[in-house]
Amino acid sequence: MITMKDIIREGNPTLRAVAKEVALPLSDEDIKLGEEMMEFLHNSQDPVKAEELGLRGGVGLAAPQLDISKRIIAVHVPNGDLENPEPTLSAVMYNPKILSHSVQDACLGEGEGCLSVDREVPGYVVRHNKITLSYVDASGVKQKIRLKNYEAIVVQHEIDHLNGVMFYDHINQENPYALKDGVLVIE
Ligand code: FHF
Ligand code: ZN
Repeated sequence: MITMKDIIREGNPTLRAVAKEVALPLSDEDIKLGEEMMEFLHNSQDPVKAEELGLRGGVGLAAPQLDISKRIIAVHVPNGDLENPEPTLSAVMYNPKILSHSVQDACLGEGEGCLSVDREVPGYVVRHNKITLSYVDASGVKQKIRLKNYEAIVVQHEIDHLNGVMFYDHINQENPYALKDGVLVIE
């Protein structure tokens, strides 16, 4: 089971490396890793399990955060309604690739954090508002989807980890809350 002790923190060079594509067909090892990454996200969002295991709540996880430099991400985005467990997006993605993106940018009004960053970094993390994404799913099937708003932001945070990019690399150094005209702020 993945816990916080498996997650590497900033300063570890793996977080700044470009991860390697996963070989197809998917190996049993890569399938198992994806399943464990998704289990971590589930546990981290379960108040009882998160408390027991000392997990920070997470909506995404990238293999490099486990010191595994492979292009594998897991995302599990809850819909906000505590009564309804149906997530808006839940997938393990192998070799995810942004095929195209909107001209419009967006950022989270609350800024971003990271399981690999043990400090608050204030500021807007400006990203694409919409992305068209291809990836290989856990069954080995190639998928192509469009995402917008929060789901698109989460996936971009995860793909950044595959490219050695940290969320604060996108924050304006002079004024962390400066925004160009037209950037959508997601509350
Ligand atoms: C998180 N947590 O998941 C953050 C961190 C925008 O690479 O967002 O570092 F648990 C992955 C509902 C809403 C339930 C929010 C992408 C952030 C990715 C993980 N928590 C949440 C929730 C959360 C990072 N990460 C603050 C840990
Ligand atoms: Zn992160």
